Amino acid sequence: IKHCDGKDFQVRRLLAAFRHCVTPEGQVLLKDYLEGWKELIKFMDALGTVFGFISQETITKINIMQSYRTGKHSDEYHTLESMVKYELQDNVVNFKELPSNRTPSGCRTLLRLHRALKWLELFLYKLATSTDQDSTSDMCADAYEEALARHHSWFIRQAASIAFLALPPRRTLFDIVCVQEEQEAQMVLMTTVKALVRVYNITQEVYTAHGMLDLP
Ligand code: 1PW
Repeated sequence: IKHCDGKDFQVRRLLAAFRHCVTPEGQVLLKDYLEGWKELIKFMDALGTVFGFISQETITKINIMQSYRTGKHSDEYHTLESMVKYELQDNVVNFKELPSNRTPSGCRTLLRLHRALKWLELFLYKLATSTDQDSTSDMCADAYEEALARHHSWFIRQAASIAFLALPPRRTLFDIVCVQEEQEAQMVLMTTVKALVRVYNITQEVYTAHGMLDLP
């Protein structure tokens, strides 16, 4: 398949990034976490123009994180844990709604990506355990309802539900994910789900411990 090399989306690269981002001590490396997200952007771009606004919005979040990670205080943005510690100490977490001209904190921005990661995890799980009769649009919409819809405004929810309708069928998705055999697809998807669960759970614990699951 022609789009399975070079710069295009590869599920294996996604998997590698989300695996590498967890250190042996169980901390989350922001560089690899964001690499994983950049790979996801390629996936969304391969899904066509209807995913454009979703991918644009996600790129905005990645860019904010990238600028912190490479900025003045880059040392503090090495891991999720160091970021949380630093932003809490420095009092920049913004537990209250911010004036719109201020750059949102890393904690607040990453929380959006963190929530979206749950959506991806559920969607890939559904995809892995589905058959050719199942609709990818339904799977995607169900995952969205379960994981993300309640965090989004009415407008975003409408736009998202329209984008899901345009999702290609299962076989085409497997092509984009670059697996052809049904069994191989299942295995790669489940392995990816496991890696995502691991990162998700660590992040969730850190945010819970600091009462930061609802940052506005
Ligand atoms: C086919 C499956 C692909 C799954 C990839 C997951 C990407 C999820 C990105 C969802 C973005 C939806 C549109 C954005 C809405 C924003 O309002 C929202 N951003 C996110 C990333 O959820 C919240 O950001 P805000 O408005 O509070 O700054």
